[in-house]
Amino acid sequence: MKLIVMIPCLNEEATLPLVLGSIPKHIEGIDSIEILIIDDGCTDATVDVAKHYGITHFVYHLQNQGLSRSFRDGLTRALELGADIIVLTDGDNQYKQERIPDLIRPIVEGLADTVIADRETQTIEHFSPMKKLLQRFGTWVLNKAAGTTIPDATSGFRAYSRKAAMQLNIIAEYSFATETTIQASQKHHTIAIVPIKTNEKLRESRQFKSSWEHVRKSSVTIIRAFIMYKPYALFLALGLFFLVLGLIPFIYFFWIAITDHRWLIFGPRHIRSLVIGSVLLIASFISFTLGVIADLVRINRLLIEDVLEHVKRSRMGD
Ligand SMILES: Nc1nc2c(ncn2[C@@H]2O[C@H](COP(=O)(O)OP(=O)(O)O)[C@@H](O)[C@H]2O)c(=O)[nH]1
Ligand SMILES: [Mg+2]
Repeated sequence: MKLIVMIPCLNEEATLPLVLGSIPKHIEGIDSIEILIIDDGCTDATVDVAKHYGITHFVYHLQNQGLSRSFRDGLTRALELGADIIVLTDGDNQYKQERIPDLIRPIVEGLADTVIADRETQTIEHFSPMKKLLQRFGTWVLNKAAGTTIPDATSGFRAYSRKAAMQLNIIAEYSFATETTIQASQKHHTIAIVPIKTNEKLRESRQFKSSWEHVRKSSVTIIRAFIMYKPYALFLALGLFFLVLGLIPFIYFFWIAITDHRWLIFGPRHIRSLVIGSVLLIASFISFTLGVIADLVRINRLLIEDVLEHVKRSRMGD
């Protein structure tokens, strides 16, 4: 079995040696351990440092493309290199690389397709109460959307089996973590959780300038991923909402028509309810129709993903 540890890096010259130095050289049940550096437009000596440590696998981005694209390109490269298991870790030595054997164990034993390290964020001292709250809320929302019970949704210390990596398609520009979690759940991958505390913080997270930015971007990703896989749920709910709302003025109108006898003398009254009701019922009809179309698009997407998996398999081998 071949393990590839991939490290997306944006200017990590200072901390990369610590990361590289703490990746185990031998792991039971693993024949070879190789490291892949994703240079996401580094302007410092990250690549030289990595070469100095004997790293030979690199993915280069001439310009910074962000963590999600770095993850996507790293995953593809790791598969091309013949990885049976792929581990993702940060270049800032946030995670305990020496725990990689524990992280990959569920995959080695054939018990899981994906493993996510639980940082036990509620106990991290340098996380502010606000950050902890947002972390908890974000994880709760994601679990609701994905139908999972993951304790730490944004953990960046993860392991994937070859099969899982083949089946993941990263589309969103932000938050690969939420997107891959929703996909893993949709594709019925088994997700294992291993509690692994983080190292002492060496620098601030550079991914998001503020927690709010993180919440905003993650919410967009969750909604998009959810719509991608369960569009009918959204449109059905919208359609039902408009239907109920539209029926109220309609029923009111007809009730008036039946009970108010002035109608016969002065002509129909409460035309306004009729108009509002009609508009809402049209909105409901459009939502249901969009639901059907979106569902057909979803089915197409599933077929395309199947084809994509076959293409990947024949190009990169089982
Ligand atoms: N912030 C940031 N990190 C990137 C980018 N591309 C790759 N990375 C790497 O992604 C990892 C996670 O970034 P980090 O700032 O530690 O964010 P964290 O996920 O909050 O720990 C690090 O190894 C970065 O070097 C990017 O565009 N922005
Ligand atoms: Mg980090």
